[in-house]
Amino acid sequence: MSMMSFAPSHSDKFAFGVWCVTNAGRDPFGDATRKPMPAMQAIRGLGERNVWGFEFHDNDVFPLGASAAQVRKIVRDVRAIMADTGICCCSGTTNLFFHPVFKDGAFTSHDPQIRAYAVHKVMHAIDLAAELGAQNFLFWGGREGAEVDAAKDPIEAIRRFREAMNFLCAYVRQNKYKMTFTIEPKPNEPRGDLYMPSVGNALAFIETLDPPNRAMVGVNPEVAHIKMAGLNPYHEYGQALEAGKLFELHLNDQKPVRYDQDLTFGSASLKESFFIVKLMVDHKFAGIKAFDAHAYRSEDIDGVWDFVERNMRTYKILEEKAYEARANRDLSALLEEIQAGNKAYEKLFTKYSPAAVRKLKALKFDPDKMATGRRLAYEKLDQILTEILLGIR
Ligand SMILES: [Mn+2]
Repeated sequence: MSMMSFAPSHSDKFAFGVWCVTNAGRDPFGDATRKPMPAMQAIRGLGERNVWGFEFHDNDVFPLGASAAQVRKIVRDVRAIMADTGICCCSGTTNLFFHPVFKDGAFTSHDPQIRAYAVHKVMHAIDLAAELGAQNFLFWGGREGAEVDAAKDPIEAIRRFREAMNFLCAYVRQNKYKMTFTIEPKPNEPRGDLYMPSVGNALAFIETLDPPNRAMVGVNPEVAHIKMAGLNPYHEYGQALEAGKLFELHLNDQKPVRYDQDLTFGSASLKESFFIVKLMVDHKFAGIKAFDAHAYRSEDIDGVWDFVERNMRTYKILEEKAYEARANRDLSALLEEIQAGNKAYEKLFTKYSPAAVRKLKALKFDPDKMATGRRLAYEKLDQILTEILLGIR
């Protein structure tokens, strides 16, 4: 174990948001604690550390109101860094939250002019992301919510969100961009309540898009957002994966019942982080593994790079632990016992037929005996897993 380097390679498909690296440590109560790193330096630094991809908000890289000539120069500069370091642009997104124009929403604003500006801004951001080769485009509706429910009907808000998404899906298809969309759920912050609070909400919403658009839209759930909602990341990622809708991960960490902390992956809850990685290993997740976190605001620029390396290293170590757990004989023997059950009753209702109904209804069950007949040694199981994680097995 100690012989392994856990160094990232491009096959890991690790990515970072440019905003994660350029973050200057500002918070709602305090000003910047380090000089904001220029985006170009951030992308180059990620590439030099063998990070596979970067993702960006339009205005992380292209200042709001940049002239056409400025945009062309920036595209050339980014491409030169991509060629030098081998990093790709995996995902783009639109900043629809920072400018005061979006103070009461972008796609869900009451004002048709603001909604039109939001969709206009996204189309321009999609063009730039496509030009840089992005395969995914993220939608985190940071301002799509409310503090005053008297002001907005949630049904109207969802309809407006759908109208924008349908239009933008059609835009991507018409331009033949090879790009998927993902929705990033979050329960609250910066708004009092957000409209797409959990993975389940987003999955249900996607099924209401125009039929040709449904297949191209998935989710990129973020650990911190899931935990802010008090939910279990293993289960949330699991349902998205089972639905074929997990196109990208936003990995970080979070202590429960707090503001959005965006902590380094694995830094607050190792065991939960392990199960996220285990899920990806078990089901051979091949999508984008992006880290969306910030270095502690007490760090300087060197600390930002420690942060970048640490996120990937922890993921790789937990990946190794997932393989160790799979190979552990005590664990697999116990799991086999726990998951056994009475195989004679398998497939009784796999396919509906009147004969299957008659057979199942006629069966005699003894629930008292069924409840006590078999031991479920979860204490032992969890302890073995804990000891694997602690490195003593
Ligand atoms: Mn995120």
